Amino acid sequence: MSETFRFIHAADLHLGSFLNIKGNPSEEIKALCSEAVYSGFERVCNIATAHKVDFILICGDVYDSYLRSVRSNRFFINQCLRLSEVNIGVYVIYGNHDAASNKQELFDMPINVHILSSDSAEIFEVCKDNEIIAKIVGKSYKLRAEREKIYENYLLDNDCFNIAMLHTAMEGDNKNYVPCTLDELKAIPNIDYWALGHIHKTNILSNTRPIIAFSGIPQGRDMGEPGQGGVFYVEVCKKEIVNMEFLPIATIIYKKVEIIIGEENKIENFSDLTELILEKTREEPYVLPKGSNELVQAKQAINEEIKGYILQLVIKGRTELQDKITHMKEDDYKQFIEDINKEFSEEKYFLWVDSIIFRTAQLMQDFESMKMKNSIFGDLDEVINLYREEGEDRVQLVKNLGSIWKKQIFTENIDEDKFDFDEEIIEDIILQARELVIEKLAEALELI
Ligand SMILES: [Mn+2]
Repeated sequence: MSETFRFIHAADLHLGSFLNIKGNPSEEIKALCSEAVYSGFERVCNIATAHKVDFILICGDVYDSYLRSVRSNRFFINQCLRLSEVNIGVYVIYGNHDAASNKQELFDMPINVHILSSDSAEIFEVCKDNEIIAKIVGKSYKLRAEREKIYENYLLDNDCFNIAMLHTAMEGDNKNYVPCTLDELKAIPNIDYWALGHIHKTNILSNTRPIIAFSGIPQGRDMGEPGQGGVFYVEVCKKEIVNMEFLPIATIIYKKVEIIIGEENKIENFSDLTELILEKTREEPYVLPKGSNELVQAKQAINEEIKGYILQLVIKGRTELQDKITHMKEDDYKQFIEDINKEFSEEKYFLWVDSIIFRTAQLMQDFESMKMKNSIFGDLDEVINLYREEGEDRVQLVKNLGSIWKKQIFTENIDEDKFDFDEEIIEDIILQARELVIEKLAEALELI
């Protein structure tokens, strides 16, 4: 009797897209960036074979565009043919990027590939040793937007392990991608595992039955998709999940690195600054984060296969170079980054600085002594702290920033006319405003 089976939950392959990288990297790095999305899926298939899984779920956006390119379609099929040789089934729903309004496939699909209908919720029974081990229910997007609560028709009996596949933005701003709440999903009876796609960040929304999880994008493609991408590996025995792991897939990782110019760093010119940046960047731990969930322990083995890191540096702190930094021209800035990138020698993997954000400030005399000299600085800090804490003042402040700022949660449908912001950016704005006020006050009071 087949009491145990294994599957992989993947989503958002976006075959046909490539990694964004700025500047002039070597031909070798450029080639890695244009191949990474494809080699990511190849790794998924290798891992599926190595782990002897019974099937793979792909929860939407197999292709980056509904107009499948010959290359991406052919690549997908070739990988699935490899899986077919070892009896691994592939279950696919199409998402907003590869919606199936009419027959889109350029080639015949291998027999192990099952594409769920875009007309109505479709159920597949997965058999092993002539026994049904699982049922898979789902529905592909017909058009680029799907506003219906399609999961309400995901109706299954409670006679085996039930998996529901859904491409959804959950409660996001945009109602075009199957809006739903966690409770609405939980209310659908008899589902053991909700395999979600669309949001490119790995996230387990429920870690008890039913498991509800986004596997995220296996290979991120820009700074908006940072960190180690991957897929979930799930082992089921007697209808119970006995093991669930996050398997890292990405071999090129986008990473934000914060560098703080401290009092101990003597930064007198750009040579010193370059030196500090190189030192701090090399010091960064380029390893996987620990699994954030008891169920999920990231496998460390991939570290051997990492090809490189694309970095965004955020420089903070006070420096006497502030004036020169502010007056850097576009060309100077490009040259500065280029010089840094030249210094990184490739060892096991490459390091590539994609951009540098300067959040530095001018040198100033010790703030504590300013407070002693004039109580206005203490008052100022009190007022500013009101905005740094969660509460009505902060909400009002964000409102006052104006509609030009919009929280862009997904890389889907970015509103190009708006500035993206998050808590970190708000904090930065507040602290920069604080700097400015202190500076002006100090000037007026002749403290500097
Ligand atoms: Mn996607």
